[in-house]
Amino acid sequence: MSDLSEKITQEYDASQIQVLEGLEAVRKRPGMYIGSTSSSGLHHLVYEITDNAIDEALAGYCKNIGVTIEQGDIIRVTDDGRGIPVDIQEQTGKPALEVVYTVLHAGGKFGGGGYKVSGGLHGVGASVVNALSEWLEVQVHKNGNIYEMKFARGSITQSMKIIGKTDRTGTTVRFKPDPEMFTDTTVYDYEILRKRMQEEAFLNAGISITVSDEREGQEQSVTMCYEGGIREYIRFLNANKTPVHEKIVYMTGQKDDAIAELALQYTDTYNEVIVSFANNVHTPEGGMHEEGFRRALTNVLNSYGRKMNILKNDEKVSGEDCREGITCVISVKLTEAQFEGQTKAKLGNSEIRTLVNNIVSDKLEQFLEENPDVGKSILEKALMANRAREAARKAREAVRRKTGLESGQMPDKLQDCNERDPSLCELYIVEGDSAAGSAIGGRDSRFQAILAMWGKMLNVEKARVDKIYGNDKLQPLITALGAGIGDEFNIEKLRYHKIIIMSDADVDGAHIRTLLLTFFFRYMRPLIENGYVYSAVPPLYKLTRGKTVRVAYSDAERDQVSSEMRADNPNARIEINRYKGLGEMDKHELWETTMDPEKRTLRRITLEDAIMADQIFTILMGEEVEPRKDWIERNARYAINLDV
Ligand code: 0RA
Repeated sequence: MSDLSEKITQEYDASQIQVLEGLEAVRKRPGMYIGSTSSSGLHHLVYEITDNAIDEALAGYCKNIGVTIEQGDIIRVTDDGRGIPVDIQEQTGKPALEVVYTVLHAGGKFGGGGYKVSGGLHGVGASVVNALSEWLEVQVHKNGNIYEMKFARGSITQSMKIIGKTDRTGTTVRFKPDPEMFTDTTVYDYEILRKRMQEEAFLNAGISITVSDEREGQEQSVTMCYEGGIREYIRFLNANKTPVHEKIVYMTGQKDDAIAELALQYTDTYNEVIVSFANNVHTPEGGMHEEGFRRALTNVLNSYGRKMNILKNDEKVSGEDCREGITCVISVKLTEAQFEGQTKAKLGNSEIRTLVNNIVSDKLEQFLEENPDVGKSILEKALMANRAREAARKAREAVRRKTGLESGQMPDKLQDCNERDPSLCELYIVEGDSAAGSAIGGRDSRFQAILAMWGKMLNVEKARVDKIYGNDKLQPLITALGAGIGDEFNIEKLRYHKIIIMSDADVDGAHIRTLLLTFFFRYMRPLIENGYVYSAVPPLYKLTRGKTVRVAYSDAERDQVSSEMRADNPNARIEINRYKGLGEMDKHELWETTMDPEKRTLRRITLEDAIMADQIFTILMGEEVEPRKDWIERNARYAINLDV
């Protein structure tokens, strides 16, 4: 312990020691409080602080929030709310501000009122951020004064004091994440923060959030404010699609402490995009809010269709038919959210199913009555989907016989492994002939299978489900995976639990990856939901000095490795080559750097990655030429690093 912190502990009485012990628990097991201490935990610190500011905004007292990455990856969060209370609390005899930053779970519980909503992992509090910061300082503008307090690793280094006068109110927090806690990285990613804050801005209409990067050479800033809230979110998600109806359906309602809000619009695409949130926390695994929505949507469309005589006799549309081409945002806010599922990303509160069901049953019917043109378009689309699905089923049966899906015969392009237990088996999907050759030669054939794929695949967007069957590029993949497709997909039959996309770090590689992810997202989504899809991470550089060869996976690592090699032998020449593609590596190199489970890195593909791929895919494959050109120009870098 440093001199400083020893001195400080001495100044405090027994109750204070208790407090420090509380925060000590956070430092002992940080993962329990922020999910992980990797990059995602690092970014989570920011959300803990912004959530409090957003709560203040939702209570109606704050309009502007600023999130800044300062030089040295220090974070600054400002708001123009009422300012965290600074008065002495009766129970503790300490300023409320101090309690907020030193007592676990204190965030939001003080002061009463306005703090009904709190997220899953989110909002557990400023004290957690404080505990995990090398230092943290907070300034409160309130009562005409500027109050300031400082901490180091959760301990007080400066008690609250007045440092000046002010004529505004608000709170500013600055903190430096503790490198002792965040051992992987303490470097912030502007895009991650910007995306998350954009989501918050969509979900909390009217709040203005500015995200800025002040780091040298990376200076940028953006202000996001959406008066239309989730309606504007729908416009954003559908920006490059053609809507079936112009007017966005918006529905909201509440019961007791719970509020639900939905917005939706159909486009002429064939996939469904449902993005749901509980207390502003994304729930990619869905849950009760989505269930309530799906059930009501199917019921409303069927009864409306019958009433308007669009559905004749005993014609019906299925849930899937009703969701073809839909883009929907669901946001619910409730007092005690229960998060379930593998990644705690599924909402478990069953009362929310009823609430959402009731809202959609009432409001959607009303909307369709008032907008009969929209109603007709939506129903006709669902009916088309129904007919296509029926045709697809028939085509599938014919194709199944032809491709041996039933007989269990494996495709020629597959070099299978010996192991039969799917949980031990890996399938590498490899782009290009020569890379596939190296992969086949280098693999451990006991558990690693190789499937070669090349050329551009079909345009999945335009070819509906019925055309995907029988396509000669995707067919081997479907057959190799062995679990079927679409509504018949059965994960129990899956033959590999690791499906690894191995493609070059160039535009063609990104293209193939986008196609595969879009295909999985649309037709084999459980693969992604179960975390079975990965991206291989091949090295970018080869460094050679005489007989010594080393590789590097990033620019930073290249510099690190080259300086290490130079240190070994300052006079020798080091040759640095950029790998142009996987095909350049021989079988040993490929095994050593990219396939050996002991040494390789795999990046797990998340549902967010897949949603992103789906959006990119729509742009790349869509009929509109302008947005495509536009997008490629703006995102050339992203297109190459799709899985970064
Ligand atoms: C409760 C009561 C009051 C302010 C806040 C919470 C508050 C908390 C945070 C956290 C970040 N920014 C914040 N801004 C405000 C005000 C009580 C009063 O003075 O009336």
